[in-house]
Amino acid sequence: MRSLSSQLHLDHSSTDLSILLNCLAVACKDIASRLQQGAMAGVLGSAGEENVQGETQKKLDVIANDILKDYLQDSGVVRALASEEEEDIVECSKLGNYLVSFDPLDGSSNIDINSMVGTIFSIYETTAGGDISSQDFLQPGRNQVAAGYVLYGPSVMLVLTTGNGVKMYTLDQRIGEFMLTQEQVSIAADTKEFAINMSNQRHWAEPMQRYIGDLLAGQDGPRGKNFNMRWVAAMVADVHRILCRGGLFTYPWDQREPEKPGKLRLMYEANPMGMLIEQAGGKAYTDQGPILDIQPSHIHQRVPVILGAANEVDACLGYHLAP
Ligand code: AFP
Repeated sequence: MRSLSSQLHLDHSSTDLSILLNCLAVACKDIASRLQQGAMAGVLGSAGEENVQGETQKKLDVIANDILKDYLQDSGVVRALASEEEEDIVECSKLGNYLVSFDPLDGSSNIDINSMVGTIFSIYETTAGGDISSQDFLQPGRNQVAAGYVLYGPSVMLVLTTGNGVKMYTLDQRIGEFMLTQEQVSIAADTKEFAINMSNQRHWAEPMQRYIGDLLAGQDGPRGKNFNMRWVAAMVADVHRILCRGGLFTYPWDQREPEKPGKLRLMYEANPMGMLIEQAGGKAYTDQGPILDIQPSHIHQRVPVILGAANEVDACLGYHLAP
């Protein structure tokens, strides 16, 4: 079985990119070990609360953010980082050639029920030498040189693309290494499974109402087949399921906050997942066009997301184009 470092070497990843990806892997192993200690580590609960010893507890997403920041700042290959937990970008090494955006703990509301969460990351190259600003991060997702996530589930998995397909690695806890367990991940074009937060149904736009209504109508409706539904409430776990066994995931625009185009963040949720899904043969769209073609306007920008099985994404988009 091949380790992450050996595979990056075989993939001809540049030395600096390999250093960066190994550094992310080490940071995520550290996060995984904190998560596994759960309540015993005294880290569950809200930031600002005190534990039984009277020490201030930090929320795990704050801890995960600090861990990633520390490792990336020390790596020497990262110019700057952007995180869901940081208002502005954080400068790292002047000599670094990479920009890293991440969601340190996606699905963090799952922590307190001991359910799946993950770290999502997106990597761009930069030539910005002198000053760096958030403007340097505002590149379309197509420019990503690597993207992936670490899923903290029954096993810890790293799912990665460097632009040449998607590979899955599983953490071998005995030796502390991510080992390659699946290559050439591929999403079937058709599916009978979808993921959406149904409780928001009344707030969706009319095309999404019609599309989901037709899926629910099953074999008696216009789609002529029954669909199953799943919702983990952590994008990282829902996307992992789609990479493993297919399906469609959507977090659509809704009318409650019309000025917000969606819930999910472009730079560290939609773009990295979009790259993984496309690299596995699926599609990743908003209701307007491919996610990876969006010119970002802000590092914390939100977008609607429709991704997964190619034919099912097309079917969903068809409702949005229909008069
Ligand atoms: P948190 O990380 O704040 O828990 O949000 C997770 C998330 O951004 C995404 O991972 C899920 O798909 C989505 O929110 C779940 O949202 P609902 O609360 O509507 O289920």
